[in-house]
Amino acid sequence: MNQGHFITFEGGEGAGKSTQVKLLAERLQALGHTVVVTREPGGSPFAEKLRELLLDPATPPHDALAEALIFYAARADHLNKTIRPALFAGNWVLCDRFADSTRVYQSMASTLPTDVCDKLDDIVVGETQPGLTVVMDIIAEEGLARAHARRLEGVAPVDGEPEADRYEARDLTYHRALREGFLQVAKMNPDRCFVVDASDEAEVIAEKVWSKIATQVLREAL
Ligand code: T5A
Repeated sequence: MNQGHFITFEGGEGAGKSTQVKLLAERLQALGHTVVVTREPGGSPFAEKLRELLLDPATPPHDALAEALIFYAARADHLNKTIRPALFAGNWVLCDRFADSTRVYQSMASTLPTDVCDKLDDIVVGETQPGLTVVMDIIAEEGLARAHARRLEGVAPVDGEPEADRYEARDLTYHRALREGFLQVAKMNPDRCFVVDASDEAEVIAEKVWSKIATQVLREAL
């Protein structure tokens, strides 16, 4: 049985997930908790190699099933090498994206059948489900503008603009479908998901997330 706390952050591009993961980790660490910050795709050496393939704009076209299988291969390794050991050790695990992203990106906004997604989740994730998922909700245009601005941070004009990854580069219709998909996931899992307005300032969002942690996760742990 898990002894730690598994919290995931989900949402569209540039919603501010990484920012919130960092703020929450700092707050928990200040209280003396051991926190493992991780991400998907990635989070273990093998999964990080698969991340390179998945995000590379030069990766040849392939269908949603092939793509989901790679995400789940990465997830299997990530769970075994990073997430489960940390949870068994009683640590907090904060993960920037997890299985809801496959459900939304490869299934709801793409062509992977829902039952395939369910089966992969049963096989790979099993009982290691997050106790809380923070769904960062923002209109697609605003999230993409943030992701674009962040890509330009620290880049000298002579270097040219760094390329968007394979997902960020998709059209607005896809990104709008992603937003709807995450809201639907939250609706289907009201006990696990907590939707926050990601257009607020980062500190305001962090306070809302902290209140949720204090009332739900920490209280349950007492
Ligand atoms: N994917 C992933 C799938 O298709 N299927 C899957 O199963 C999984 C796991 C991963 C890609 O893989 C896809 C989804 C993704 O496209 P990634 O590089 O990890 O790619 O990208 P994202 O997870 O989308 O993360 P981003 O880095 O783009 O965005 P974040 O983490 O949501 O946002 P963050 O915190 O980096 O902030 C972006 C910018 O906005 C600013 C930040 O300073 C930063 O500059 N910002 C704010 N500005 C104003 N107000 C706020 N509240 C702000 N919060 C942050």
